[in-house]
Amino acid sequence: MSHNDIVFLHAPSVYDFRQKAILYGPISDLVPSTPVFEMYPIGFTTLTDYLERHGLRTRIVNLAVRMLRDRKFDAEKMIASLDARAFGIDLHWLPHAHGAIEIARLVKTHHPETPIIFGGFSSSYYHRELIARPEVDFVVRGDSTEEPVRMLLAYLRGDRDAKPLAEIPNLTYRNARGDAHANAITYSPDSLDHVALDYRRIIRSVIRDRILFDYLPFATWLDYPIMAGLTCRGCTHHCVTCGGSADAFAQVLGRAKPAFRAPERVAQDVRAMQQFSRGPVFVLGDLRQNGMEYARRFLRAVAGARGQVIIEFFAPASREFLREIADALPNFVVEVSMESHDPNVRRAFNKFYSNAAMEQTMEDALAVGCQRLDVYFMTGLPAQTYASVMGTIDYARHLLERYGDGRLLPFISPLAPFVDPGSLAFEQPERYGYRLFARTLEEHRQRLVAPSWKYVLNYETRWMSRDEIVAATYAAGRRLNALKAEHRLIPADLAARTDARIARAVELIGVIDRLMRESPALAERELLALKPEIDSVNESTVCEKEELNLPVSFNRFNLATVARTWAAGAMEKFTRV
Ligand code: B12
Ligand code: SF4
Repeated sequence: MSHNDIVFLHAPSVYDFRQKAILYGPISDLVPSTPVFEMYPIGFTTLTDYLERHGLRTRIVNLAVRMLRDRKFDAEKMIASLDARAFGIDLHWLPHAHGAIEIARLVKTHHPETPIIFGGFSSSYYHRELIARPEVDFVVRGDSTEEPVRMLLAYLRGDRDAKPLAEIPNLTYRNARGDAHANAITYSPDSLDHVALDYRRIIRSVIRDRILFDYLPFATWLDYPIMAGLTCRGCTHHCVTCGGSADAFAQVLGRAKPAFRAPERVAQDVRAMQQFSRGPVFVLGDLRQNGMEYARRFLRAVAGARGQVIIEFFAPASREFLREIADALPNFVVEVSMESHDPNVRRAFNKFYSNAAMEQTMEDALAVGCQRLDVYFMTGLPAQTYASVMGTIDYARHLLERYGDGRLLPFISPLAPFVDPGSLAFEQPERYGYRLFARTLEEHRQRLVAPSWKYVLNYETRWMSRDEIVAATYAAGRRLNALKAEHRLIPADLAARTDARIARAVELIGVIDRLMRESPALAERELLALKPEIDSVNESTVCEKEELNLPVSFNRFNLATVARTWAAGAMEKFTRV
């Protein structure tokens, strides 16, 4: 009998990244992960929680983190040693198209009889291509797979009340004759109250399985234990390149409108996280998406939580609302993504507010006491030219001169590596001014092992070629870095290091271009000689990761709470026996 009903595996973006010389570029500069995208989906947490509550035994193995932390870690040996009734592999983010498929191949090699289940946003989009591959046995589609996965595991266990495959919602599978079938996405619950982001269960699993590193959400999480509070699945907005927009949810994930978690439960989650960690909690999704009453109920329920709470705004907010946030959460931080300084570019991206309205929000947020205000910009947008990107940096200067008391931090990064499948730009590229270089899963898988991010990009726009997107990104990164040093947002030595890294990355892009022009076949071999240098500019290209982090106290975890959680887990097990 298998020890685990399901083991969830998270792959690195490119499986053999430790052997390959790839200039990934600034594709992950503004998220906690490295370019290997080692962070697993939050869904692993809700899935394991739900399945364990239903009496199933689960385990998470973050192979990407293990491979990153230990260069000698043998992923294949680890896979061979695992014991499970089924394996679950996320192909949630498309940049995992290479790693996820390679991990599946290794699992099939070592466990030929064990079913492999794929899931996540990209799996849902490419389910037909996936089920045609010998490594994949099932795809569970949609944004809410907890119950369909439970039903599938019941079927695989041969439980008496199990439903046949044809009756499991959201499931793509092959029948006995090998024909592919895709059941409709009929499981898409209206509320999120049946799932929990219960990190306490993860702590218990860590202690039970005695392997902390398998469960780490990303490589440096123990130093910066940021956690997420989930308000919804779905989105009410229509940003043109986003695979999580209202349009993509409707087309790919079978969701007509967002599902919300009761605001009191979100508040409870935030408090539970703050009990054992002193890291910040990022409340995902603009609280106002479900109306002001939802936002206010959350604030009433969370009032007094003392830790850092990050609140994101998809559009300008009123001073009154900001005051309410400040009253409830003394240590709040605000994040806004303006994308561009140019309202025309923002409009082409389907965001319709004015600069004046957002600047008023910034002024108010700072006035009522937000601890930090992060403002995000992007390159690779519709209607955006090289000159417009430079204009964005001029605008960042304007913001710093006007509101710069050290709390406002501008960031810029490219839309990379891919325009999301299912997004408006991916589905109607011409209408939105995009030219796509890849459409299928296989085409994306192959692009991921190209020698530099310029060749990995799956798009260019009517306004900027790939070369211009790359050049504009580096130039903007360099200018913004200098601006931050000038405004003492970062120390001079750190700014100098970042500047040198960007300069070297630009040179390496030139070297790779030359090798590709001369002989693409030889480029791979020649680039291996440059691997140490390429790796040295791969992380934090346009800004240091630490610039993203909020200050966290030295004692990052409340060990007494961790111990109590473990003891509660042990008691629960004891009373169940
Ligand atoms: C929050 C968020 C993040 C957080 C990370 C959260 C996390 N760890 O999951 C941050 C900010 C770090 C992030 C980073 C990135 N993100 Co993001 N993110 C989102 C956002 C806004 C919400 C996601 C969410 O709340 N999910 C809800 C949770 C509960 O469910 P879930 O994790 O999706 O899991 C459920 C299902 O997907 C499925 N499932 C998932 N995995 C598996 C595996 C198996 C086996 C099964 C059966 C089911 C299954 O079942 C789960 C439970 O029901 C979405 C946009 C949106 N509106 O959805 C974009 C989105 C998911 N992100 C996206 C992208 C592109 C990225 C980045 C690649 C961007 C970049 N270049 O840096 C990185 C990748 C980071 C990494 N892996 O290291 C795209 C993905 C498009 C695509 N198809 O590839 C989206 C859709 C939109 C966008 N552009 O931002 N992201
Ligand atoms: S980028 Fe736009 S569409 Fe996508 S999740 Fe954020 S607000 Fe929604």
